[in-house]
Amino acid sequence: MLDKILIANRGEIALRVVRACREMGIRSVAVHSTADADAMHVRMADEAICIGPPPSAESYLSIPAIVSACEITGAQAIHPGYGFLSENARFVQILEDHDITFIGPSAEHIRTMGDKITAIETMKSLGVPCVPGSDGPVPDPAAARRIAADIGYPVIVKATAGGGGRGMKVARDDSEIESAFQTARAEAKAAFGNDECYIEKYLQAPRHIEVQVFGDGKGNAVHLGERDCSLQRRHQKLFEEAPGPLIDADTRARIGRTCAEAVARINYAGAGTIEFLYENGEFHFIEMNTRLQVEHPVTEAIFGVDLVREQIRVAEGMGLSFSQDELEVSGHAIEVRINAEKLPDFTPCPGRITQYHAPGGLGVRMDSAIYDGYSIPPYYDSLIGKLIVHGRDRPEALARLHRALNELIMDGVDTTLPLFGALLQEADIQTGSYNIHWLEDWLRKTLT
Ligand code: MV4
Repeated sequence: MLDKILIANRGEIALRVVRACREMGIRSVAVHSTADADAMHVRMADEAICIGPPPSAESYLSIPAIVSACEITGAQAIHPGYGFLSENARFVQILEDHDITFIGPSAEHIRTMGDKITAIETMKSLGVPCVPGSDGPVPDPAAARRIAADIGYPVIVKATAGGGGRGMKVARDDSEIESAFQTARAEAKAAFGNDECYIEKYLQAPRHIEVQVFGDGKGNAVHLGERDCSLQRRHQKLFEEAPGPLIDADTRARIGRTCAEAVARINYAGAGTIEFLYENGEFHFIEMNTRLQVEHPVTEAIFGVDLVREQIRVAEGMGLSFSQDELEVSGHAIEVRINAEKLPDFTPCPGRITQYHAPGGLGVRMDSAIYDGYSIPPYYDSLIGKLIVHGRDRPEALARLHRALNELIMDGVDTTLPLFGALLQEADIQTGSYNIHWLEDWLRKTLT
């Protein structure tokens, strides 16, 4: 059993983990940079330790600083949150060598899913539906041309070391494939030091649907349905919901079972997200994330479970507190991301919060680490809060979101909040008729 956990993160997710620890009777250790001495996660944790100067590379990303903090405080385990070191296989390997428990999957699983070609190969062999594609790396432009003609245009060239939208090029026809391949390869080399690329059929107007899975590391796994995360700008999600507006119970059970069986077969441990593009009623696997995601609260809301608690249980070897049969979707949940950014360009907008009042009431959850008078430092991600609402059905969740947005006060800095009021007026949002391009198209029309 764990009695002290170090949280290698900051902001709302660090606070989220402190809360789970406290409910479980586990002591929490916050780590922080000098820029975060006054941060809420530092105040809320049982202990706090400064690990370095403001830049992430010298604090939240510094493996020696974090391992030292663990040894000094006697924490037996590390929760990585999302971002930072959460999907760093080398970090997890080092923890394994130091006998510190990583609250997450094995270094090997992180490595497998971090290489997109290996991830696709693995998922395909486990019966997960994938996008028609090159079946592995494409060696040269001539091969790219042959494979693209075979798949049929349009195609997309992706870097195996990429993910999250980095290192991709679309080719609409034969005249574009060689330069798309060369460009993708050069960008991959520069960005990741790995120029290996693969090719897929380019799906033109899919939805981004992701399935939440959870493994116990001993060959058992469950799924917790899907989230629709199609509403994004430049690969930054802004509005997420669960369940997916188009997904019926039967479809959910089928894709969910496929995903749960896949991760069970590889003895996956902890939370994972299997990302799909969903078009014409079909799922196509694209990537797997081996961490807890920002939008996990919408899944927590509709299943009534604490995913961080389950992560800690699995890390302790206790297994999950529920079986698949006990998991049932209840109602509908929506999350909106509040970023300290100035519209219309989404320019980061750090500064002092002069007034903050969180909304409340039935079905409203506000995950944020800000407070009255807090100064948002300029060094980190601009996400400063997540508003999550839950209703008995989608219309109720939308009405509740509208109501909660009206209660919320966040003054002093510009945020993405004004977008959401406007978004809720849109017929397509009210009916759930959107795909991965909808938000960027709407922003182009609305913000100019
Ligand atoms: C695609 C695609 C269309 N066809 N793959 C972008 C992020 C990365 N996770 C995968 N991405 C895409 N892969 C094929 N075969 C379109 C995208 C894509 C996208 C995917 C999910 C959410 C938003 C997106 C925005 C633009 C492109």
